[in-house]
Amino acid sequence: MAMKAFPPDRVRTVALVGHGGSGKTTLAEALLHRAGVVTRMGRVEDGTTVADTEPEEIKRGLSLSLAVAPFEAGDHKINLLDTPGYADFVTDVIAALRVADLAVFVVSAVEGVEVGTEAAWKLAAALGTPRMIFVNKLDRERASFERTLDQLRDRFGQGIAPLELPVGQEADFHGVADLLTDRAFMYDADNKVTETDVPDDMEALEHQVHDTLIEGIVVGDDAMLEQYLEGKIPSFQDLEHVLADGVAAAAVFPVVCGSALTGVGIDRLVQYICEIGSSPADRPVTVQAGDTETPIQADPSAQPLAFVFKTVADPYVGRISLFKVLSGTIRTDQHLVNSRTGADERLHSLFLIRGKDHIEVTEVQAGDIAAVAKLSTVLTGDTLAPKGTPVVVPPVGAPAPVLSVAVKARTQADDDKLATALHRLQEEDPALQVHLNEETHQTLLAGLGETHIAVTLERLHRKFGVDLDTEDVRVPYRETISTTADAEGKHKKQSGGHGQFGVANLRVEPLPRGGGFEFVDQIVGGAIPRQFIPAVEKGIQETMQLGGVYGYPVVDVRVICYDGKYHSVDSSEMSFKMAGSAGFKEAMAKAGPVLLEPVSVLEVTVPDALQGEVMGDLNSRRGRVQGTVSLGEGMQQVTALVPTSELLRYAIDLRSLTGGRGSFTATHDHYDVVPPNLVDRLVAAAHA
Ligand SMILES: Nc1nc2c(ncn2[C@@H]2O[C@H](COP(=O)(O)OP(=O)(O)OP(=O)(O)O)[C@@H](O)[C@H]2O)c(=O)[nH]1
Ligand SMILES: [Mg+2]
Repeated sequence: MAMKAFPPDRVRTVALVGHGGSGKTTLAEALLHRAGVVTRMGRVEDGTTVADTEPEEIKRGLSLSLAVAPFEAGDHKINLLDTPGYADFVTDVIAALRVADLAVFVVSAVEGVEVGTEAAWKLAAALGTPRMIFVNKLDRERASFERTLDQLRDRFGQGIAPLELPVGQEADFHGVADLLTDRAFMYDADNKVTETDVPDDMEALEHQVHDTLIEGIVVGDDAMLEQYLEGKIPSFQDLEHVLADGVAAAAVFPVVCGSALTGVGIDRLVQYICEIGSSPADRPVTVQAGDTETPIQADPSAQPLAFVFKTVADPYVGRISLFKVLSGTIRTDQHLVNSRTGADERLHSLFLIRGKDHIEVTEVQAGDIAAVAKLSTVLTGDTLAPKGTPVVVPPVGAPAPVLSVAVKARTQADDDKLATALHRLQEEDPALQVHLNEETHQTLLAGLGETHIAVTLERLHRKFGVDLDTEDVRVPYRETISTTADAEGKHKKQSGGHGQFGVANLRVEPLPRGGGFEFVDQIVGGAIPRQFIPAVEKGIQETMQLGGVYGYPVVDVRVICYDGKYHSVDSSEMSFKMAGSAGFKEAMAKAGPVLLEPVSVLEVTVPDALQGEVMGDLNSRRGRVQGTVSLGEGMQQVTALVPTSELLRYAIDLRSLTGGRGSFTATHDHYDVVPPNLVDRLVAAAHA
């Protein structure tokens, strides 16, 4: 069923964010059920929800990517953006928050504020996204609204403004008391709502919280504060008005409550989203036009301008671009220009996405979101504007990958399809990186965590029929020498026919770390004919590349070729290349060969309380802590030099060590000598 167009002040694009399992997808389902979009509530466990449609999601019982689900609520249109709570999929949380007019934080009243809640809050705060909180699962055992409210105030401060109190506890939870109107709303088994007085046993608490709330609101408006201090209680409408301003300014964060599973409080959440939630009309978007930053109003009659916030690689339709109309009205078959590439794009067919469904539309007005397929050059983050007026929305970088695996195509057919398939998946998932390590010759797939990589492999199989095997990432060890040694490289084959003969006397000397390779020609008296000396050097270089005593590239060596022998007939470039190679191998073996390992500089950001544990763990990884810095807000940054081989699974270990509250960056810094007692173990592990 087609949906009509809604004016910007009647649209609410709402991102559902919060910790994994807090109930976002179930809440989306409850909202769609109440709106009559679905006749029966689907369940995450059964894989029957509108939002969790990917087989990988259903298999795991959690959301892995952003899902869009629009519905009408009276004279409003609400675009739900159900986001994944699992940290590996934060890219889609960022995408949703970039276009959301309002973020609804779903917080379980059992588990309370969790690391995922805090992480999403930080993102929303950085983007200045208005926020509301839905305290969910109040029907569950051990659910506590008070405890959750305390945690919300403790973590997110002043702006937390409870608008409701639950009526009844746990299985007996069946209503909410509205603190603005001092009325209670009771839900029966069919979710039929009856408005009543606030139950007597709650009256005292309700009045106390009511007063706190009113005071919290009136301070946001000087005129209202003055009247309030004179004893005049503001009207509900006036209170809502000031509240809405506070929400739009991302200064006030209303808290409402309910149960997505039983449906209690869901209708009231819709009401609050419409009445005090911010709309695109409240929040102009800043774009860059040339050197100037310009605020763009969500005006349907202005120039058409669209921002692409998500790309989906659909195996059947191809590339699908999800966009928000920042201004003007976008119509079917309209031509717009990609501001990044300058390419002309025809928006052939426009549609709304709701879970798996595509609902065709002919136009999309400013402030609303929709989708279009098969645009040729458009990627996430691009803007579409009329010819000659290129503007861009300032980019927000994707999170840097923290975990890599080496991948190998299972068959030749897989290999043929691999590059395109990976490219398509990267378009859909900006946090995914693929690169070929020239030194270890491995193709590395890098992502935000183990689940992210596992899901990527499953998507490659499902969407593109590409099967990959994974193997451990090889550490690009190197070798060098620790002392000087001499050797004579001799290549002699003189058994009839054209012989081969060449002798090169070499001295190898260690160079400082990073010294690379130096070849010194100290040949005098034509001991080796001039034209063959480059061949000696070439033979040495190739041998160094092929690997020394441990099989790794040799670096930081000076080779002095100071003598040799040749044969007027049998000597050739090849014979001296071989002589150089043989001489180098022998000299190296005598020059105290050592294994070099890459060392990374690691910056770990952790809560103060976990600093000790993290530093202890780094010590157990042969890490050398360089220093710690307080970042404020209870966070510390620890900097350390750590052998890269000890960091291959650091993303996984740090997440469990810090309960997901730690993050890190690791960059290659230098090479260092591997302690002799570890060489055999590391080499064995590397060749296993
Ligand atoms: N009792 C109860 N269970 C709920 C409620 N809301 C969600 N659940 C259950 O909590 C579990 C997780 O719910 P989801 O909706 O998948 O949570 P989510 O926030 O989408 O999780 P992610 O997609 O992993 O981020 C499911 O088993 C739901 O049935 C609620 O209000 N009450
Ligand atoms: Mg979900």
